[in-house]
Amino acid sequence: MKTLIITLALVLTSISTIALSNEVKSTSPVNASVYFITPADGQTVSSTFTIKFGLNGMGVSPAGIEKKNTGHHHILIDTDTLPNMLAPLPATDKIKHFGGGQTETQLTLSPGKHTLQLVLGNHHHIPHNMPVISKKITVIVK
Ligand SMILES: [Cu+2]
Repeated sequence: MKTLIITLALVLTSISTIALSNEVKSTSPVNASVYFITPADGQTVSSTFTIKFGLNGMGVSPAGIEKKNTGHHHILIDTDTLPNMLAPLPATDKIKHFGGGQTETQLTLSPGKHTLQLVLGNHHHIPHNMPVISKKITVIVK
């Protein structure tokens, strides 16, 4: 009897874990891709410059709005290691959220070489399954 209860508890725990992860994770279509419309890879830019986000195969929705096959943009600045793709992306100096559903922004960076990468996040700021991540580009700030 005791074993049965323990087994049952384990089964219920794993069911609720699966339910939870399904609720917060969102799927992405196989053809989905995110990319920089501007700047181009290797482009020289002034200290404040415009970035335009391109998205194929999905739509943009503000954070907090749960809608299938949508998400909002995030920029990773000078990030060598991708953040955890299973958890909400943190908001830091190097991870900018565009939870309003913006498709472009202005960024100010110090002179020199910087890398930029886009990651789409769902209504909970969690990357999709599969994650929709752009190629990492380099800009040279004057
Ligand atoms: Cu976000």
